[in-house]
Amino acid sequence: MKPAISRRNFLRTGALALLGAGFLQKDSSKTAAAPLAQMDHSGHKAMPGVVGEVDHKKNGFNPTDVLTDFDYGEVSTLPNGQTLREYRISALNKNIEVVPGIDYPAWTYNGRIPGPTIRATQGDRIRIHFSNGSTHPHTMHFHGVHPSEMDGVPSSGPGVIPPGESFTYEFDAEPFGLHLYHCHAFPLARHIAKGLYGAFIIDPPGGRPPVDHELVMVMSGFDVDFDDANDFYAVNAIPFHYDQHPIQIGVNETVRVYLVNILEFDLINSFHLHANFFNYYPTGTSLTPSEFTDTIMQTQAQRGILEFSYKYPGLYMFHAHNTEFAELGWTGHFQVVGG
Ligand SMILES: [Cu+2]
Repeated sequence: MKPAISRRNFLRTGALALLGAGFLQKDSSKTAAAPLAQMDHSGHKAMPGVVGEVDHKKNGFNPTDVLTDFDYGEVSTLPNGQTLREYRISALNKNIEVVPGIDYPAWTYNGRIPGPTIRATQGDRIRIHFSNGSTHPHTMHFHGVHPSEMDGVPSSGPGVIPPGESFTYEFDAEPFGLHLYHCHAFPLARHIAKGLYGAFIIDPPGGRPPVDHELVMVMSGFDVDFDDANDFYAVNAIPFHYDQHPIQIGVNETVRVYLVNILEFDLINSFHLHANFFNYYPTGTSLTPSEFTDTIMQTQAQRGILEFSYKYPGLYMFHAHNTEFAELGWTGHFQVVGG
């Protein structure tokens, strides 16, 4: 049996205020104003959403900026001619306001969720100066090809990095594609769910064909009552953000989405694009799409690249086609202008 106040009841009962008052740090002035279910003026139930907006400044990141924030690192050239990209990444405890009035005690890379989108070209040397500024041991585990001591797991190389200590991960960027990184300390589910993950893009030599917009979307959730079930779902951490702030594109402009699923606790996530179809490149490891569709699914750590353009102006939804996830925050809009 599910407890009386389960995530499924939030929308129906507006139990968020109760939850916030129970055991989460909160801004009491906001909590009372954060019911999820809304009615429009005609009395019909409007789309789910939140009242008000989280404090992006206090959070230290804005999901609108995260879309296009690619970190190419500090670039130099090694004696052998190889391009070196260096990054400084710290694990930090940080409270993140996930919906108005509810602060989640997150663990972050560089104070943001997702962590920086690390971007390189196949064959570059990647050097990550990782320091643990948090109160728990953490690691950085990259998906890709590298020696075992650089794998960022407890059983090889430096193992977990204790609080106050640091380690430099270094490896060549391969293969080209869309990858990810995350903490691999145990209990793993908790370390990932707390917010320690990010996208890792390796461009093919010469790059992909140019497009008008490149966007990063990392799908995840938040288990704010720590019962190992998600209470909120989102792209780039903040539920309903792209409903409140639709992504602006032009008619016939080409869009490339780097889509990563790091959702913990649920087996499958999905992406559905409205009134359109996209070319899909699983893991981004081929320049030939495998599918032309409007919906794909990804299990944890699966990722892929979507390419599309809109023929007609208007407002178009995109969301998880797991309906429950959409109603609990994983939903957004493209605003297509011009034409
Ligand atoms: Cu960790």
